[in-house]
Amino acid sequence: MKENTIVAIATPRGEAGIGVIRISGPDAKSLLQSVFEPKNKKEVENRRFTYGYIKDGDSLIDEVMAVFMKGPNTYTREDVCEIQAHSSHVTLKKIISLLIEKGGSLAEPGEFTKRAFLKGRLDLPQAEALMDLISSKTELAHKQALKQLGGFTSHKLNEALESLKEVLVQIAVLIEYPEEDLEDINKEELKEKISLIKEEIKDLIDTFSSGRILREGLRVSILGKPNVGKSSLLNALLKEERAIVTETPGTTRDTIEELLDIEGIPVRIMDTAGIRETKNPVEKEGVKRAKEKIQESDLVVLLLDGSVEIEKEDREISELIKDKKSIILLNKRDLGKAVNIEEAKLLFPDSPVIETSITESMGLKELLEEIGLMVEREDAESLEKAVITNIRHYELLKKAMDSLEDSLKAIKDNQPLDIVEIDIKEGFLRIGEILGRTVKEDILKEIFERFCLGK
Ligand SMILES: Nc1nc2c(ncn2[C@@H]2O[C@H](COP(=O)(O)OP(=O)(O)OP(=O)(O)O)[C@@H](O)[C@H]2O)c(=O)[nH]1
Ligand SMILES: [Mg+2]
Repeated sequence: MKENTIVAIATPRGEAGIGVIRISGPDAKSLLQSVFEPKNKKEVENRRFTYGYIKDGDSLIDEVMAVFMKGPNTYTREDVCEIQAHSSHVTLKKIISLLIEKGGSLAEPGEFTKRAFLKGRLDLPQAEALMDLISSKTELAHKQALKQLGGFTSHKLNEALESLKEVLVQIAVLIEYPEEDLEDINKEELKEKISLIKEEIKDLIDTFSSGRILREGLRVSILGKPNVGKSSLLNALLKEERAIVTETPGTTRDTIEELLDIEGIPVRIMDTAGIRETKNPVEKEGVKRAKEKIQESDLVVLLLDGSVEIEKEDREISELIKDKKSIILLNKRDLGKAVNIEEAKLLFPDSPVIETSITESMGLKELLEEIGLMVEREDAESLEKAVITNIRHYELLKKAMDSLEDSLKAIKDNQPLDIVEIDIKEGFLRIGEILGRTVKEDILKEIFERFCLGK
């Protein structure tokens, strides 16, 4: 069956100098010629911009530049045309209607990229990277998407697939020619190879948290016992009276979440209820939520009242956050200095400690710098490695790792090699699925539908 030729507006709605229409498919050139009349009436040449008119019969629609690019060295690997018209949406829609009238089909969102994928121009992670690139809102997300588009992640995954293939070949040989006395040596070798691949996969999985930060932002929760100034800090960072501040301990009950931009990275900042033992059911729920936020955070900003001694409650909270990255604030320094920095350092040896007075705007700049530093570190780390940013990749990698773990266990339990083989094949398939080799049609549809029209 001959493939249809798709058309779409590739630029966003709104006022601009030009708007671009894209055409892709076997009839791209004839479709262009059916609506386009070059000024000098000459034939449209391959890869050469031509000036002329879009006409519906005798009536003029727009004055445009048009180009025809012969496949397969095009984005979709098909014949492609582009029309640069004036950007009025009315004009662009008229041209699209005309193209459809002449036999073109309106493209679905992401259909150009889907064709590029189906024709082998891109693998699935690269196509997904393109979508990230289009929607990237920060410098870092942009860099990361470019890297994935360049095939950095795909390369890693292909390596893992190759290694798994080797293991599968080895198992097939062993099943075919079982030599009893070699068995133990073979087993050890297999175990070693599988473990190595598993480690590689685990490394990739571990990059997901920094990958997520790049895409969705850093999650920072503000924690501390009641009345230390958590809500005051949120308000100061947002430069607005977002949360209620009073001198009564236990003011904040619900968690409040807002978005900030620090060094080009979106930061989700969360104010929480002061953590303490309480009988009040509403406050109790607030404390429970505050504790839950710890798990979700990439960074905890812990406030202590620096004008009084460290209390039992502070120590208890320090236990709760000991596995998290944290920044410690000794707040209310305007009221006195009962805790010194060294003392705080003893309790939090790995965290920066900053003296603040939120009411007098002291120390806030340092806090922002510290958060910025953390972001930079993520940046530097992620630029060296292939980073998993996509939840689909993450889930599949986890499944692949589970399968490899099962295979190792099967070897250890002296299970027959067929069982080991099943587990390895399962891992192989999951990684192949990330790359789009064994992916089902409905999943493909879902992925490409998230694209914008005309891409
Ligand atoms: N002197 C002084 N007062 C502060 C400072 N920061 C906050 N406060 C005051 O401390 C009181 C409590 O502040 P909040 O921001 O409501 O404290 P919180 O930690 O959110 O309290 P809960 O929501 O009850 O857990 C308010 O009266 C603030 O004005 C500071 O640096 N210096
Ligand atoms: Mg509060």
